Amino acid sequence: MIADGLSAAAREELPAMKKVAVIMGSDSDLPALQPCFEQLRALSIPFKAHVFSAHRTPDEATAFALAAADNGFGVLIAAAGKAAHLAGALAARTVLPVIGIPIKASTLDGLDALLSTVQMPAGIPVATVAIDGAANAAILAAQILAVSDAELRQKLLTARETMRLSVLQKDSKLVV
Ligand code: RP5
Repeated sequence: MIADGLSAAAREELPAMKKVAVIMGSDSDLPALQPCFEQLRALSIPFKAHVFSAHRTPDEATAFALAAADNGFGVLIAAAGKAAHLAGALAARTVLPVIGIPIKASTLDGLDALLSTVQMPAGIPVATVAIDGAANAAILAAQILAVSDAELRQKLLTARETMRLSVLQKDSKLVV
């Protein structure tokens, strides 16, 4: 018997955890996505990363989104800068939840990407995190998967507790 109350045999019957797809509009977005990969790895969430652009490779981006559910993905994370249509374009082709990360990639400091990503018309939602909010995108993806995964939910609760203790430690050491 393990922590979630299931026998090992019963647990083996459970479907494998859904994968997270991390799609970036350009390889120039890769550095901003490192906190996303770190969080996914810390939570042992399987993921796959791709470069697909809504503008430069629209057919490949569409094909990926259309096949994502059948290919075992549970959440899509889409990161793009400038006129950032990637998250919305993927969301148009799947009913899997899509999380958008606006990337700071231009003279407008990411405000262009933020508005392009967040201002979706009714019917096709994109859950948009902060500009360069890669860590939160991974955590939100984990929270979505944790709805049906007690072990992952426990990891998220543990991470919250670690964060709480870390803040309290800083508070206790604060000198002004
Ligand atoms: C967007 O344009 C990409 O997501 C990237 O943030 C930005 C610039 O792309 P590159 O010109 O560096 O390839 O589509």
